[in-house]
Amino acid sequence: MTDRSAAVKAALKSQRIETPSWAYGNSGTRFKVFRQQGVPRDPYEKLDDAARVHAATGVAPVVSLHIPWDRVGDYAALAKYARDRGLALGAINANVFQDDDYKLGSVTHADSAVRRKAVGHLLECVDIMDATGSRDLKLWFADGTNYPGQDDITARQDRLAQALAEVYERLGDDQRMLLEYKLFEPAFYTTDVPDWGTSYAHCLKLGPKARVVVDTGHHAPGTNIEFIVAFLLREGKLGGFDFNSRFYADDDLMVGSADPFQLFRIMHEVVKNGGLAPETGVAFMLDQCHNIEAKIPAIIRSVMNVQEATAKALLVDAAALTAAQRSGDVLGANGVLMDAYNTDVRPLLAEIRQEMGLHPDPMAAYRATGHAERIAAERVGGTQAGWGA
Ligand code: PSV
Ligand code: MN
Repeated sequence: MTDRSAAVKAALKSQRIETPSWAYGNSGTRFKVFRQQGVPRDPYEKLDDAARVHAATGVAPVVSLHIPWDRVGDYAALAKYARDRGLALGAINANVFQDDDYKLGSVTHADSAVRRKAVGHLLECVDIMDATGSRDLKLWFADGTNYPGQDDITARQDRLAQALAEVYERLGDDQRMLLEYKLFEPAFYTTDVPDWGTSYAHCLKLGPKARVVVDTGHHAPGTNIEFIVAFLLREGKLGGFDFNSRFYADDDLMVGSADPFQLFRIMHEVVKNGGLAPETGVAFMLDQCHNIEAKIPAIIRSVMNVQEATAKALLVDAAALTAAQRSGDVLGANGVLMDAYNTDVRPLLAEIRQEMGLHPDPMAAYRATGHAERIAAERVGGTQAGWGA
């Protein structure tokens, strides 16, 4: 084995992909939530399912929680439950978008009482991070306006900055704040954190513990996401990804399903700029909803899609690419990239899995466990977890 292929294998074996607790629960569109058999009824059962994803893939040992959807009485006990299954609890996602009080906003609301309530929730999430050992507080704000004139755009930025500063102050030395942006929805006219520039500006002012998170579904069609990734990595401000795929809006489909080439281009920038190294602090999270497809297999497939894009990015001949770029060889440089993208990396990943003591085919490995049939038979009664529950 050459040094290069050993390095490629080592990088793929040490990659860590974080799966979202809400992807294990029921979800849907605003038209219908289709219930599935065997869906977890509490955060513990979500962790049981996540452990299956990790067992099949070997690279998904972290689970993001969403508060209050994953509220439990004892977070240290939940963290222990995760550890006992070879998992760790990852980002704590705050929720300041599902309470009636937040109709006109949360941390940007004109009423200081509503702002106080929202900040209180964010601070509670940091308390939970202390108990779970989570590093990241992930913030996505639904805040915005629907109509021109509805509220003062700059006043809302001031309120946002003030709330973020208060929460930032509360973070421990090893804790971080990841600020997500989203072009639109649920607000349709202005969104208070609509793009990476707004998130970056706030994070820059806050300090080194604040970073931008790139949700791949949160951009206008045609946006060059890999440019954003390259820019943020260069600035040391990329906190992580919320991976998913989109055809039209924030579709939350399986990552790599709509546009695998885009995922490759993103991972190429990550690899080239050192973002795979754990020291860089880039969290590779999924943020998806499996409305019509079986959830656990869909998450396994998503993890595999990230792995495949990463493997292809690692196979880019960096020396040849640099040489072509420096000599102005446009077609040569593009050819180097396309050669890597067009490589079938599935045999390499199968080999790596076998070296890790895993089944070469994670989908088949999961099927063989009989977990799907077992949970369908056992998880009857109780209330199924769902997006927003
Ligand atoms: C809503 O758009 C969203 O998908 C955000 O991306 C968050 O990360 C996620 O929900 C969980 O709150
Ligand atoms: Mn997201």
